[in-house]
Amino acid sequence: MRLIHGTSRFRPYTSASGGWGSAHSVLNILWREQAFVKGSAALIKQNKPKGFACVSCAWAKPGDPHALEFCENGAKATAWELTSLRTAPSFFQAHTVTELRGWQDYDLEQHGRLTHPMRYDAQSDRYVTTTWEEAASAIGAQLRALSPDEVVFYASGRASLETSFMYQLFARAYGTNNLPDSSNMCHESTSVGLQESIGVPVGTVTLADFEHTDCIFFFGQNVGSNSPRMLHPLQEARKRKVPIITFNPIRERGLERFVNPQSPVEMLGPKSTVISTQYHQVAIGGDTAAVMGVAKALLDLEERAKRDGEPPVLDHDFLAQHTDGLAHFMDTVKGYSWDELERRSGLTRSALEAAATVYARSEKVMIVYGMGMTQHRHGVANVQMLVNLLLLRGNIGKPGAGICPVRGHSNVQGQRTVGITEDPAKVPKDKLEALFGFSVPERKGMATIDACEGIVNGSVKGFIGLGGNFLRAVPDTSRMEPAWSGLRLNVQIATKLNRTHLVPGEHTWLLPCLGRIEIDRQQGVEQVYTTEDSTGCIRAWRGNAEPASEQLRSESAIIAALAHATLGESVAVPWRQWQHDYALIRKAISEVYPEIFHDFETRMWKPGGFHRPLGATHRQWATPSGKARFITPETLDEDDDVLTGEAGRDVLQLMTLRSNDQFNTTVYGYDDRFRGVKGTRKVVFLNRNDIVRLGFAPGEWVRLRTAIEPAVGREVGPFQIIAYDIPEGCAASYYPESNALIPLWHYAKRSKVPAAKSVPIILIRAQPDAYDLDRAVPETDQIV
Ligand SMILES: Nc1nc2c(c(=O)[nH]1)N[C@H]1C(S)=C(S)[C@@H](COP(=O)(O)OP(=O)(O)OC[C@H]3O[C@@H](n4cnc5c(=O)[nH]c(N)nc54)[C@H](O)[C@@H]3O)O[C@H]1N2
Ligand SMILES: Nc1nc2c(c(=O)[nH]1)N[C@H]1C(S)=C(S)[C@@H](COP(=O)(O)OP(=O)(O)OC[C@H]3O[C@@H](n4cnc5c(=O)[nH]c(N)nc54)[C@H](O)[C@@H]3O)O[C@H]1N2
Ligand SMILES: [Mo]
Repeated sequence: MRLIHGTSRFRPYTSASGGWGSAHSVLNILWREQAFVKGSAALIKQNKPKGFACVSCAWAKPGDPHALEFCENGAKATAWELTSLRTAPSFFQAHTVTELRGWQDYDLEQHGRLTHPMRYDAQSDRYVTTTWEEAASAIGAQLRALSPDEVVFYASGRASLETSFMYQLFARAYGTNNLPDSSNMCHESTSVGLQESIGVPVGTVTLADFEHTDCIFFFGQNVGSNSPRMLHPLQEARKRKVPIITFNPIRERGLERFVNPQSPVEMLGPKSTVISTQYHQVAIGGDTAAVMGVAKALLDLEERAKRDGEPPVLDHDFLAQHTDGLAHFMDTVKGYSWDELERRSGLTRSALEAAATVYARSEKVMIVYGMGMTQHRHGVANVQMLVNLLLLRGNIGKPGAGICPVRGHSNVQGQRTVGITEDPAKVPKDKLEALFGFSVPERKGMATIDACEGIVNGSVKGFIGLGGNFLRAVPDTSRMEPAWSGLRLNVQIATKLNRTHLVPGEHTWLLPCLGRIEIDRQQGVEQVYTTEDSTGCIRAWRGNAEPASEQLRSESAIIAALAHATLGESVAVPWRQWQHDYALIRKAISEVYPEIFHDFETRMWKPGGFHRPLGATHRQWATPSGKARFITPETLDEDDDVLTGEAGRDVLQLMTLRSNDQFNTTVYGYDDRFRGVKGTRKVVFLNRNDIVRLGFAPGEWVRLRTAIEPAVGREVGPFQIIAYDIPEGCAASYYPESNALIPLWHYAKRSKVPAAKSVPIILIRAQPDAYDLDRAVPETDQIV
């Protein structure tokens, strides 16, 4: 079967999210990964007590789960991990690394799980087998030969609390705080923004709040693809007539309508649930202006109430007792004209007033948000603006209300909790030093962008990756790749082959690990592990599938071996004992963080786990003033780099997004069902008026070029134009194919999250991509 050519690859999707499309998609991937038996058995245990935590997103798992507590994309992640396919030593004998560098991300991972520890051999340009002992002792020697601040310890966000705690101890005992993690590209704007505003770095909403809320605002998060299990509480809320007000440049299907694929009644019936009751197609980067507009309308309502002798709209008691910065915020809100707010947000005054009216009527409001807010130059201000709106009516610190950042990787929030951070001020230094007998290095380490800069300028010489696909996930990939080959040491702990493994440094090691769904036996005893989800809920899990290969080691065992080989007995960390009994690691965690992890070993088994204490949820604000703070954005400019006026006429703001068929850099397939795209990822979504105005037609091929810092010449493509319902001046394409467009320095102020949702680009006419057109449709499509 060949690909459908031209624009017929795009057909708007008219069904709801979930439903039969979702059920089909799950069957497809189980089939393709030859994981029907193992995968189906595993799915029953997914997100269940005594089962395993889904390896996909970080959304909360209920204490009393549904019979099947997984979603379409969680099932794909399970099938992906439990695949019967193997990337064994024979695969590496058959392909040189240079050849593999020419492959697509999809093809690389499609060969299945890595099975043996491998070492790159420059002479044959191949990965060759090694032993765990050889790998550990060589890596230990190479680390000792480098100076600690030349080495980066990256974590991708999946590894358990136990592994993560060990990993940061390893880095610090070795002598560096260079501990970047994927949240540096993700919710760091949240960690910075919420900490300043309300004194906690994480969200305040729990699953129970969904049962009490009477209004939900949704900003820049694609629930249908990226956290589908959240559609269940949303659907429940909608059944209670809770309004859901969405701000998103495009009409994401999951935010419009949903059919629960696990409900026979819904699957067989004609009805789907309407999710968003108001849908505002805000311009990319226009959210702060939009929320400013909602706040302005709210102040108008307040004036009117005062005039008419009605009860006030603002929560004055809360404002007086719990907040500061209100006066300056109110002055700023009043200072903006409606004209300006409309122009900046791309929304009309009446739309913003409609949102404000519902907000004013609701007693318990929560705001949910994702990458559409954090991955901007003003990502931190975006997050803080959402808090400002909540504070106006006391919507933090009461049931049913609060701020709900939707985290990405399944344990990314937890990794931070147990010390994965470049900032030594955020770890309990005294405790670590007293317990483990080494000095925590004082120098602030590198976060992701700093690490990239260090790789480019040669000051970073060693890199250890605990999962992830760093070289594909970071910005400026075509500048990063050549620099990366200058690394002296490159160690990747991974489950599948990806591009980061294919740009070797001087010494390159590929260490295959168990996935979280697999049984982790240490000296014959099955180990359990813990994670923290997006709602600050911590609980225990265990794998239940046989490992993909006898050679695999657990992540904890690999870290223990590397640490021991590097540090010997020089620090008082019993690496070997910990490796054999994870309860000992948990004991250490509870000693270092007793307020969060006291009685860890028992509480972790509570149905639904336990919540970490968060001051803001009971209105204790750990800010310098002891109050929740209105932090007024300095500007409504979405992006200081954008050219305005005549020079900027041809410039579009590009957001780089996930399809429904990927998990970050892992591409499950070439369809984006909800957006109606079939068989390709090489597309750019544009407004029809822009297509015409710029002299193109739908279906034509273009290259995308970054419109800032033109001297560097950042380009990707050719991509095919899709005419799409997206605001004028905006464009969208897929991550990671577009990462080369994002300059390394184009990141959010203060959080340094790459501004992946606002990249100024221009379009250049191009020839069709012959390879893309000729590529056979992946098998998955053949049984649809
Ligand atoms: N299946 C699956 N699940 C995942 C992932 C995955 O790749 N696949 N990734 C995981 C990870 S690490 C993360 S961080 C999350 C990511 O989940 P999301 O936060 O949903 O991330 P994106 O897919 O990048 O989509 C961002 C959304 O923001 C919107 N948006 C873009 N710019 C703006 C803007 O300026 N304003 C507003 N209001 N909206 C905007 C886009 O239209 C899109 O709907 O999902 C996690 N879960
Ligand atoms: N342009 C653009 N860039 C972005 C984003 C964007 O929206 N746009 N989003 C950013 C975000 S939010 C994030 S979180 C990052 C993601 O960045 P990363 O976390 O670095 O990337 P992933 O694609 O999640 O990593 C996938 C790889 O992890 C390995 N892996 C999978 N499971 C396991 C496991 O259990 N253990 C180990 N050791 N390895 C495993 C596999 O080898 C797989 O190839 O990308 C960021 N980059
Ligand atoms: Mo993420």
